[in-house]
Amino acid sequence: MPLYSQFVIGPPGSGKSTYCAAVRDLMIQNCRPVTLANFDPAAEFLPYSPDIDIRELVNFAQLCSSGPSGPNGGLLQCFRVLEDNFSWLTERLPKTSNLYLIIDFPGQIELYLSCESILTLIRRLQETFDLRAVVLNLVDCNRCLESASFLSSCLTSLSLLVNLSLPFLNVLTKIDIYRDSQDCEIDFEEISKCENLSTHMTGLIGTSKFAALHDAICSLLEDFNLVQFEMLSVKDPQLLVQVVREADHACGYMLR
Ligand SMILES: Nc1nc2c(ncn2[C@@H]2O[C@H](COP(=O)(O)OP(=O)(O)OP(=O)(O)O)[C@@H](O)[C@H]2O)c(=O)[nH]1
Ligand SMILES: [Mg+2]
Repeated sequence: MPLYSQFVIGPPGSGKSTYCAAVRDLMIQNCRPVTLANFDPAAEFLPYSPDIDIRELVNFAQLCSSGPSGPNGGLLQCFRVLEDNFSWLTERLPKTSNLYLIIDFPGQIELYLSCESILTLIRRLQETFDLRAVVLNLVDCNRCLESASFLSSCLTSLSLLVNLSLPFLNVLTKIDIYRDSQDCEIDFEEISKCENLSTHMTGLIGTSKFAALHDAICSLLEDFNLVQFEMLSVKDPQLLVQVVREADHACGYMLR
């Protein structure tokens, strides 16, 4: 039985939980079956009520205080607990066909780049179900305001893509904050395609002592077209629908 899934990742504050809440509402409005899981054990506030909640399995504060780890180590430990209790997750998944699971992950990048448990979790979901997942990597569009932060976000995206080895979609979030602003000269639509990057970044590149490096990274991104972004504002239903459409396409839900 296929298990369609969106794994929603991205830096802290990039808009993951807000997106998850909005996309679940959209799916419910469209009578689509959807299960929303919170996988952030340290979440204090969520803008939705999760169907599955890792906080029921692990007590993050207790786990951090009982061992030698700080918060980041504690988070990795939480995913080890989840790995050891895989049936806790599978028992909570509805037994319906065309299951669509959205997972709201924590923002700490080390989870996706240096934590074996996440890869094990993906592999076990693949073994247990016919998993058809897409990773949504949410990036706050304020990362486009400087060339160094934008290029670094693009390289991070590549790194995540390589390590997670799943269909992958990058999303520039909170586009409403700048899109209609008179003061902002950045053409987010152009930047999101990652074409002609050198032209968009010229002003900033020219002033940096890393100009040649930035130029080379721009060429790499343009030549291989490996990173592109969808644009999102949860306040713009059209953009939200477009992101969901791309995600459905990437995970194969469109072709079911
Ligand atoms: N203007 C605007 N604000 C947004 C949008 N999406 C999210 N936000 C705001 O951005 C802030 C962070 O959003 P969250 O959804 O909590 O981000 P997160 O990635 O889940 O954060 P962590 O769980 O801490 O990693 C909140 O204040 C949201 O209201 C958007 O599309 N437009
Ligand atoms: Mg969140």
